[in-house]
Amino acid sequence: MFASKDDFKEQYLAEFTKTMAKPFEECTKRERYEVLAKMICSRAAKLHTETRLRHISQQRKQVYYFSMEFLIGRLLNNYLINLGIEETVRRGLKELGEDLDQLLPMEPDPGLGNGGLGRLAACFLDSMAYLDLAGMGMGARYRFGLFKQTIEDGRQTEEPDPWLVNGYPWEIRNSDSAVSVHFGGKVERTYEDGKINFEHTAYQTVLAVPYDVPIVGYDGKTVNMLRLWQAEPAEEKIDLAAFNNGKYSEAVRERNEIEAITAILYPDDSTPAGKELRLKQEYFLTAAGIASIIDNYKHQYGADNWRAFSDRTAIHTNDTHPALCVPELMRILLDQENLEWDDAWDIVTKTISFTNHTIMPEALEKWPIDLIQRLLPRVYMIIEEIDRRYRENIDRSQADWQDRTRSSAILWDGQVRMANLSIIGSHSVNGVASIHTNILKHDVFQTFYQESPDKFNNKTNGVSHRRFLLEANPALGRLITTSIGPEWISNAYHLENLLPYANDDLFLNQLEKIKYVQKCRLAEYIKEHNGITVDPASIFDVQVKRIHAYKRQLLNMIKIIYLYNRLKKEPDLDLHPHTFLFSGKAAQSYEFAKEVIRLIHAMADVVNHDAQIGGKLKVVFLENLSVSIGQLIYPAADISEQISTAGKEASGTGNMKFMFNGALTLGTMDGANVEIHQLVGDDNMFLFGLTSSQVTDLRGNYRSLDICEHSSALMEIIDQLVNGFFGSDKDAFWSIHDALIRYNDEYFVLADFEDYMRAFFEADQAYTDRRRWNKMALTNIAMAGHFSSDRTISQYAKEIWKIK
Ligand code: GL9
Repeated sequence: MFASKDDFKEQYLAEFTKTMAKPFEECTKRERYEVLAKMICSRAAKLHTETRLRHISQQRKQVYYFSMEFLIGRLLNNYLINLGIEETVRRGLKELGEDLDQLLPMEPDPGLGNGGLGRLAACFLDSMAYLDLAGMGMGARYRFGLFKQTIEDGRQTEEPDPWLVNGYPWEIRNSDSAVSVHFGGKVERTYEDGKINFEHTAYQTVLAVPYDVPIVGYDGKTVNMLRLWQAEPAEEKIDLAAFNNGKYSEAVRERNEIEAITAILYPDDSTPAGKELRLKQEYFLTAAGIASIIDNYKHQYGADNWRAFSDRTAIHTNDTHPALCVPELMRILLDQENLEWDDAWDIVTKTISFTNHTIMPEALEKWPIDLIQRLLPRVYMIIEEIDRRYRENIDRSQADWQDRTRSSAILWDGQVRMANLSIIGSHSVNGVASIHTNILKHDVFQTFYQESPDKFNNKTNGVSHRRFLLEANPALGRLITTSIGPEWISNAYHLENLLPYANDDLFLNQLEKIKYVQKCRLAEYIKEHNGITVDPASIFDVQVKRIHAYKRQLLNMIKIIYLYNRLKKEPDLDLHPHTFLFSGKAAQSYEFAKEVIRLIHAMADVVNHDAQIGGKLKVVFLENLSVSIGQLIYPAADISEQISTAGKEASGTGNMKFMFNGALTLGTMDGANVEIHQLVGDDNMFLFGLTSSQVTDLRGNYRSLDICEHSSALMEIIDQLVNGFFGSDKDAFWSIHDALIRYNDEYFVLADFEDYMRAFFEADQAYTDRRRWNKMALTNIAMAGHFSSDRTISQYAKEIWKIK
């Protein structure tokens, strides 16, 4: 790409006069970043063209990964590393008096996702490109992303995140590949030569314009694309009469309504208008994606080669959000391509596959029938027919056929059940960790599993170890490479070659030193952003993830209050100093989660300013969690809190990011923690709590108050939530208090408390034996290779997408 550092400098400097109309010296850091990013983007675009032509000539099966979320993080550094030019660029910039590390933060970190599901999609893109699969991401270009979280007076407030204001150097607008998406209108049956046609008229047309972002695989061999769709009016128009009457907003009303479709991720859907917008988003992504797939396919394989479609194409739906792929692809094949139902259905089910990411009931999407019918009349007719045929096939000789119908039909109780639609329309359904898949098989989707056991499979999640280890923790990456060579970067299983270093004091000391330096770096960030001084020699005990009742940030908080109370009574308690770090967003309308954030801040206020505690405990909340803040936090963690109620966390992927960076898991037997435990064993993690079957068994005869009545320490904490400990009456935490006592502690926080404290103190003791701890950290890093998304994607490719 660049013959040398001087070659880079020359090309880079030449760009400024071309694109900025001023020399390098006169440009700000942001402009210098922008020129560099655009330059790399155009090189990546060229590589993409080569990749595509190669994939076409090899007739590769094309995978489309549909997801409402892609949390791609910042790209510049990642791509410099993947293209093998980071050093060249760094040194070139240095000679120009610029520091690469100061340009990197100029890049906006697109908030096109909320949590693990969105980051997983981004890791999958990275791995597909690394494995040279022809894989394209299909997503939406939300102008404001999720939201920007700020903390005011200890409370979360949400602000729009205008990540596109200065433009985004990584995207290529592809106007000529725009497609039309239709909403509303009516459908009439017409008859022609004995065949029924469905004529859809009087609809509103929305233009879907793709913005393509190159996905550069490690080694730079393969560059794929992430296609982000934006909603625009089909024609640029303005109501001139209204405008000239001074009714300016009226004049552009339609434009605004259409642009709202891709304005923000997860609009508040507690109102009918919000619900409708959300459904519009889902259909918009689905219909735009399918239309472009069909265009592409015809271009490559001819206009009526449908028999080969499912051999050449795989469509993967990330959760139920793109579930409308099923009826939409049917619609195209039936109405546009004139296929018969059975042939179309065969193609659809062979092409589409589905991943479920949670068993939390609120995430199993349902839409009111009348809404879908009004917004998508033809699509609804197809859903109805899919449902009718499905029901017709239910085996009525079985005694429980009615129960089976009740759980597995698509249309039920005036609602369209999207998970059922996804399962019925897919050839593969997978969960994201072994325990989660078992729950899907034997509980949530039991009926389907009994019907078609072969459809169900597990694909344990993974993360990009290149982003979360190599890029996020370069010092650790260098130590690993000097010790065992660089193969681990392309094959993470090679990390196991670190195991023999478990008795190498020199290595262990270096590992400890690197962790310390990363903690110092995070401490500086905390000082700058929170104004709190934390001691890098303290244990960094970290919980970063969405704030949610099942993830039990509350359990962690109760632990902190407990430690505080004890230290007040026993100032000489043998406890290593701890820094408790939290970060994560609460969904905008999730009041309980927002109260948890307020509790974290209220407690931080008490603890951090109590001179008597002498800095033994510090509590810090890092605002506005993003991929880039994550990259700062994971390398600095000693303890990774993975403490969800067993059975509730489908997989978790933060647990893996911490593991790659040598943090030790303090966790329950939930999600992928179970598999971490299989790999490292009891000696290298701190397990506690009820198992998922114990949780199920306890459900009926649990009384949270009983637990408190047997523990004066817990009783005291429950009181403190509301007795003025956190300030005046209006500051009391009644909703949290009531969730724990009045509503009987749905997530078994109090039930698990005692065992959690036992595991916590074990970890605290273990930390004092530095050698032992470092050895444990090393074992975790060495065994983490299994959790590379390269492994996950190889399995998807082979077992679901059937790519040789
Ligand atoms: C999630 C699960 O909660 C996680 O346990 C899992 O690791 C990820 C990825 O499979 O999926 N399911 C889900 O709906 N989210 C998850 O994080 N939600 C968001 O990301 C918003």
